[in-house]
Amino acid sequence: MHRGILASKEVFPYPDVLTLEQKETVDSMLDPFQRFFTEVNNAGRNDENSVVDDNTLKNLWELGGMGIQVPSEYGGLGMNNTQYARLCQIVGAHDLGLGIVLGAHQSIGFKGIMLYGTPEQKEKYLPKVASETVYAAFALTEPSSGSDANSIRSRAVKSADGKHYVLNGSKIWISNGGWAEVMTVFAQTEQLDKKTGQMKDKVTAFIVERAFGGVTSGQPEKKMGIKASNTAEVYFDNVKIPIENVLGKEGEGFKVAVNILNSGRFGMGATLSGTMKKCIEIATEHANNRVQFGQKIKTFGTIQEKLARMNILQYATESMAFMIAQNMDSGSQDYHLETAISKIYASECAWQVCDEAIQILGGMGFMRETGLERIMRDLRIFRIFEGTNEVLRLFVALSGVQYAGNHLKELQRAFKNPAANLGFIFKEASRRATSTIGLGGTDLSANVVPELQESAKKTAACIDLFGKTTEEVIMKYNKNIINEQIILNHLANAAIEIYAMMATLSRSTRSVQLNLPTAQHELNLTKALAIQGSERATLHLRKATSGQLKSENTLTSLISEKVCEENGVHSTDVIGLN
Ligand code: MYA
Repeated sequence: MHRGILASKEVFPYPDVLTLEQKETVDSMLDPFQRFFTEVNNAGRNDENSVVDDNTLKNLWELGGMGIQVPSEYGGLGMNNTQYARLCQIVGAHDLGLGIVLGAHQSIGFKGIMLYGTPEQKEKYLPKVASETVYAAFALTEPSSGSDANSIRSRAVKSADGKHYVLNGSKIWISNGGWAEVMTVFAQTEQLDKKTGQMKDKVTAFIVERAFGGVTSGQPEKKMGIKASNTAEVYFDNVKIPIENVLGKEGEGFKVAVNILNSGRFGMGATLSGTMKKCIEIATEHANNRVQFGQKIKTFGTIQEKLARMNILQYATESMAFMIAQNMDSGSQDYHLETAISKIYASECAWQVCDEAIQILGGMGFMRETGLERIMRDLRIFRIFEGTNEVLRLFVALSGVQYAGNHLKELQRAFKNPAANLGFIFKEASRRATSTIGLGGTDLSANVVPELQESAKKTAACIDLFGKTTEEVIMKYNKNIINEQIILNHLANAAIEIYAMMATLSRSTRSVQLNLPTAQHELNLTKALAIQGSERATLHLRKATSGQLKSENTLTSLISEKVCEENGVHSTDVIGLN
């Protein structure tokens, strides 16, 4: 996409990876999960008490809910990403607080052992965390290291005999941090830099047991939402970690950390698509019954617009999350940009959907009893943790810009010796020439059903504009593009909109081809998203290269510098008091 060329392999057709048996397995768990959340768990009570009671947790463990993806030989349910995502939707619809207990445990807490564990590590730890009520946590963040994950200060020093490391340091805001017995912990370690021959600090990942000694936790944090989950500081004081508890290779812990996060982020999309479903249910129930000015409020255009937008955003979020989960299940290794996009999109759409649901309910939405205020408080953190949306936007834009920039460099090199690179240059030149005169360019027509040709054209036009815009900003800013965060944000926003449009085009095409009863409605959702999403994407791309951007950016810097200098707003009293 960043080169204006669509690699459609993982988008069209919409993946459908589950075997009949796998579908039956997950289907057989839907009802027990649903019953657990409606009959045993009580989200409101968890929120009030800021804790989940032991009996509820015991039930969740017995259900297998804490080891959904752990292979059955280690005592888990042995589900893949797609099956996990389907169960996450139920969690998201009922209790995000409990979802974090569950998610911090398996989405990131012991995921490293699943992804990087040696056979011995898996043998030792997976049965405990899957079914023996041993909680896991992921300990990366520190007081001075949030988004800048590489800058952690916790340090592990290898013993002279090389048999263990000694870990010192502290971590903050660790979900399950107060009670986890097994943790994936990241710390700086001295490693030989092969390039320079010098020793250099590099992050290493460790499996740390509380039972090693020297591990303590702070009091549970008092939070705005997800109160049912435990969030605490964790301190490591001369913790002796056996060398066999290094997770992955020594010095490669940063990659371990980001890959655990990459591989867990799709779960958030799936979870929040369930939350949105719930909000839409609450809002429609009200819209269907509430009468004002002599009419059901569902007949008012303003309410209809809200409900439609909520449904569109939910559909796109769900389509993305399950496209990614299924691609991961069919062996894709290159999904980190997609999962980042999914996390950003899901967390922002869920916020909007919940907010609009509250607005539709009016005063009722503000009352505790409707449950929406808890959902809204719970949702707020999703734009912050597992990578803030700001840092993930930069990650999406910069990765793409780097990729497109490398291609441009290749082209420049090719021009230095045109005779040897004629084929490459010719191909690129003809692609550009045809797209300049409005021919060529991205063509999605073969990928979608006739009903969606117009929507596909809109999306394709955005992809072409995206490629051109990316190239233009690279030519203009070169390496300095890294400092142009506002432009990068526009590029990321366009990428997110385009990916959402593609996911829905693909899914609804499949629904039409399978003649599903919801196909017509899905077509409507997709068409509406294509109109709205392409307008937003185009606006972002125009802004990225707009002549006014420079003066707007200058003003932005001046204003924010002044605000920071003054520690707040800078204006004289509005009615001239002092
Ligand atoms: S846990 C804490 C979450 N914290 C973060 O996510 C930290 C965010 N920061 C980062 O990801 C990185 O530091 C960034 C890069 C991106 C800022 N995939 O020089 P670099 C490679 C693959 O750019 P930096 C929490 O909140 C890069 O290509 N590779 O690095 C839990 C380069 O490679 P090379 C990546 O500027 C809350 C190298 O690394 C990635 O230092 C609880 C260095 O790159 C990537 N993503 O920083 C949640 N990033 O050297 C509960 C970088 O080869 C769970 N690289 O060129 C809830 C689950 C949902 C519910 C479930 C319910 C059921």
